[in-house]
Amino acid sequence: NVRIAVCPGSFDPVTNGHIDIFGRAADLFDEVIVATGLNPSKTRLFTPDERIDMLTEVCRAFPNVRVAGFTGLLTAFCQEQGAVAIVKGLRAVSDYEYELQMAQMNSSLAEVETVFIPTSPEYSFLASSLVKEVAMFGGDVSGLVPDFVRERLITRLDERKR
Ligand code: COD
Repeated sequence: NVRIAVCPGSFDPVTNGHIDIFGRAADLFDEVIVATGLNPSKTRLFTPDERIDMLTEVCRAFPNVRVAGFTGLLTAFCQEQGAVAIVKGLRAVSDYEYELQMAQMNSSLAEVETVFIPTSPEYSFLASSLVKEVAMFGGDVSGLVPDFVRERLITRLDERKR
């Protein structure tokens, strides 16, 4: 009886805060699927394929983690994969309200439990949106995202400027 969890997100791009949650989820469940989906209220910098590619690179460190993309509802994806849980990272009280609402909506749509993992304090201020903003204005994001992600971020932002 393999217990599968899904770690969903936009991951645009993946940060060290996300990776910390992947590793801790991998310690708790037999199998973890890191799944990039669509948050309709966000604009994206990287295509789904590019995000999957970066996630695949970072998840190589975890033998029981695999990467997937999904397009529709998260609960439909969880059912399809036979997942028993959705794992989310929680940074602050401000995350909690929205995450609680999504957890309750998801459990009303399907029989899937949401498990919250508290952020490690060193990553509590980390968000993909802020990483993009800092990089856009020339700030140093090393230590916030893996080096190869930082390079792709800088390249993409340069392309955008042209
Ligand atoms: N430390 C710990 N956790 C973190 C950190 C950090 N520094 N940064 C982010 N996280 C967590 C977030 O709290 C989140 O749980 C996860 O990592 C991913 O973060 P993001 O920002 O990449 O992803 P989101 O919040 O944009 O993802 C939203 C989803 C794509 C999961 C959501 O929109 C969704 O489920 N979409 C599919 C459509 C659907 O089913 N909608 C109905 C939802 S009720």
